[in-house]
Amino acid sequence: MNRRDFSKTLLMGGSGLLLTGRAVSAAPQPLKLAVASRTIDVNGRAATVFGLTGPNDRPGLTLAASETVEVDLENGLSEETMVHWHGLLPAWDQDGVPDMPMPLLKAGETRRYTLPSGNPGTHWMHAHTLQEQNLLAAPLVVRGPEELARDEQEVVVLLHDFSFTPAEELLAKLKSGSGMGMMMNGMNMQGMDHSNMSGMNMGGGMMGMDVNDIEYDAYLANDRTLNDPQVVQVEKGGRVRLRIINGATATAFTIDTGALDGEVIAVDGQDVVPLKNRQFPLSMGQRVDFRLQLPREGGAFPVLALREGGAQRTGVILATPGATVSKLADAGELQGPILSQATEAKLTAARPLAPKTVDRAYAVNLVGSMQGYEWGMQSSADLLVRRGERVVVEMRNHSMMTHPMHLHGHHFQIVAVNGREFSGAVRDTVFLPPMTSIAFAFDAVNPGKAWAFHCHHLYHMATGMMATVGYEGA
Ligand SMILES: [Cu+2]
Repeated sequence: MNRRDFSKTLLMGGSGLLLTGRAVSAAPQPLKLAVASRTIDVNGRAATVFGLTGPNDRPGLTLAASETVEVDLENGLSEETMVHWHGLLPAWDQDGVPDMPMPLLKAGETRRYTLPSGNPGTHWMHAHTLQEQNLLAAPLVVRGPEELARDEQEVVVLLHDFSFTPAEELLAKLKSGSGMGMMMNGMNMQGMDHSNMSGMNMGGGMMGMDVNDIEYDAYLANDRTLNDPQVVQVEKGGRVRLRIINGATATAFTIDTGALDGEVIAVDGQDVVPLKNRQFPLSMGQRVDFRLQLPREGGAFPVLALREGGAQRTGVILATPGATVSKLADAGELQGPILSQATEAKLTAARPLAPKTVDRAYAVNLVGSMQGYEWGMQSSADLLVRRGERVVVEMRNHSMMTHPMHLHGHHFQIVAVNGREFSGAVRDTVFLPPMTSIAFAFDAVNPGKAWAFHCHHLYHMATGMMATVGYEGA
């Protein structure tokens, strides 16, 4: 039995694992995707959360690459909702951001979406509203023939930050200044280079950064805490392709593969030149794919997500048959690392943008503070592009929080970190620690009147950190 058959066996066993054994081929019938309420157990307490159920009653969707699929999104809730396809590049009116341009789906409404699956990659889907906080999110995995032919087991992990407090209340607390912000004073930020920020009037400089403006009740990996983690059965000496999605709304993690040798093979669903690494920074909205090698003697191997600047952690356990799985505390002894750009600067796209002259360049300043909890994006001109142009956007973070910035409808390539130009990863979401800059390039090939361009921290977005990129004449 090869490893793929092994995966299928697990699936048929009804293990409830987020393992996938085969791709859904181009179906003449639209795929059904249902938004519904469900109940999960969070540390012994029942929580009513949202869920997105695709074909075969599994969360989310698995698509074959390079196909156009039709999806019937069914709103089974008693309230309005909508889903954004994070990482796919549909037409603008299919993008799933409320009123950009389509209205929310009413309670009970079904709407058909036409989605090009594109290249193979790890993506996800989520509400572009405060419903995201209550787990309205699911994996969206696109697989090509190469992945299917490979003798390796696929494991998908969706991370969340969870609160029993409704998102509206969390937001109100932040706005009223009673957020539980944690100030990190005198941080020695690895990988930060202030010399390149000289052109920016940065005022007070690095007095201290704000990390984690919300203290959550739990941190989840595939809906479970580390007190009752998912244990994924794997083979001795086998290989695993681990697809990790940070679906948290306001929490960044460092992924730690522990004792397992691994390499990072993709970020945000885009292949990179493999990078040997056991730790990887993952901000909100971002994805990372690891290829892991299990030792021949087998064992139990936790793959952890360490909360940035906090001792809390979550994760899954990869275990070979018969291995003893020891209990892990849901908080470690050390705080999770503060995310730096050191890893970003080492990433190289497997398929970079073709060489081309830049037609248009914009600078966007990220501004705001915990005081008053107002965040924003400032540019000297509206972000307008023309079809066919190569566009470069330089973002400069003038605030004391880290912002994971996401552009809809396009994949972009990182072309500079703190002024150092290089041919970096292709992505759709990139984070900027305080007082840093990032430049990305993209080709304007997907016309739309107003593509969302925003911070993927839900509460920063909700309080103003959102702009649009528009096509002239669209
Ligand atoms: Cu932000």
